[in-house]
Amino acid sequence: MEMTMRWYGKKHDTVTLEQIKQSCYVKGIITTLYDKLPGEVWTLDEILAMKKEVEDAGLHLAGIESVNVSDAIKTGAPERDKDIAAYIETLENLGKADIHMVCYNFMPVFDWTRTELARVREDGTTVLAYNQDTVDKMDPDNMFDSIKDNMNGTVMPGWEPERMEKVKELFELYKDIDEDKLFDNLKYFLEAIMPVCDKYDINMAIHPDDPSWSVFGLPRIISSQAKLKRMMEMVPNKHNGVTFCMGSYGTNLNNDLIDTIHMLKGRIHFAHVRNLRFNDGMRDFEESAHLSSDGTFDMYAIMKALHDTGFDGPIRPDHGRMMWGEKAMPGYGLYDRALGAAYLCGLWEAACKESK
Ligand SMILES: [Mn+2]
Repeated sequence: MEMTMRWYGKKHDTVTLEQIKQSCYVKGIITTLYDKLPGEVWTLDEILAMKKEVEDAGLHLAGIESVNVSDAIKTGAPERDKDIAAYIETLENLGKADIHMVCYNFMPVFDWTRTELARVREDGTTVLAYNQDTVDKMDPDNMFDSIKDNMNGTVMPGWEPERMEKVKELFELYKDIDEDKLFDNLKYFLEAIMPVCDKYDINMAIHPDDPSWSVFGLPRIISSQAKLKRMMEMVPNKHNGVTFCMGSYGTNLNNDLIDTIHMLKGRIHFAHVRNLRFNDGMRDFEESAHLSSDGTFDMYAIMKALHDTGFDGPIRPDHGRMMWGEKAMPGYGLYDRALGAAYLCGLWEAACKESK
């Protein structure tokens, strides 16, 4: 296991690599070329410059989150082959730069959905939250406005204004895409990229849908154990793997997290570990502190299951609370994620010692 933190680059992040390095617990960085559009090739020079910046700060570039998949690939449009060729070239360049883990998602239109980016808790910290009644009353355009107005001057990944300007067109693109078609398009994409992944030992790690049910009638295919199994079996290659994001996959309380970790043994290449607090069954939840007793999940059981199934990829604390007066991208401040990293390292150490 390598403890990592997500970093958006000097231009976009309020947190510096020096601060992350000083945390001591975090050794690796998960980052991306944030300004790249889906379908664009990442050149080797750009990748090496990104890597050098991380290494110059005394940290290790542990993987990419994300290399985004274009809507043409997700919808199976005629131009998908051109976009897949660009994706393969990007993977080839990442492989040449000795980078071996790529997170991506196959979610239509919205990467993730929350109704509040700064819900105030009783302790004065703020958290991201989701309320189903609010979503049910909202149309997708308003969803974007509510996110945009709460980004603290940052741009949230998946909610880039230039993309969201086209939200109506995007819905149009997906109108004939059901779950089976989305699975077919994912299979087509994975089969095309597996040879380059095999050649450079690149672990592809698909991110679960967030929340793990259909929103605004859009299909969702990485949202349950049965669907994860279908994904694994349709392209049976170790490089076709998963980002185990418990804060996304765990939004559906019917998902058995421990059992899913065991089912995915050998195919979890990246883990996002965070806790959730549910207020009204699954209709309202918020992103609590990482601590088990602050939320719903037994965080030790999760870390132990990852440990016991031989997980050896990067882990990152996920969205943290905003606290101590910090102003940052919602979920991506330094303080609570650093607390999360320290806590998860402690749980991991305990799991290692317990198994001896
Ligand atoms: Mn995640």
